[in-house]
Amino acid sequence: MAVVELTLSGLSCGHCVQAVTAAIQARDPGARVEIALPSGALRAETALSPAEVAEAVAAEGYSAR
Ligand SMILES: [Cu+2]
Repeated sequence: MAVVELTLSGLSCGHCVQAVTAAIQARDPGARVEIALPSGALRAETALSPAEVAEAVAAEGYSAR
């Protein structure tokens, strides 16, 4: 497990947070994900790489950097 930190944009509410969390956990069921609103700060403890987390975020229609 490593810590991945990204800044997300386009998230407006708890449903967005849930969608992104679910997308990451679909790729790594053991991932622990915290997303703060309105900043969009994401912190995940996961086996995924930052690029893989960003890809999961993008698949839900949000952007990460
Ligand atoms: Cu939302």
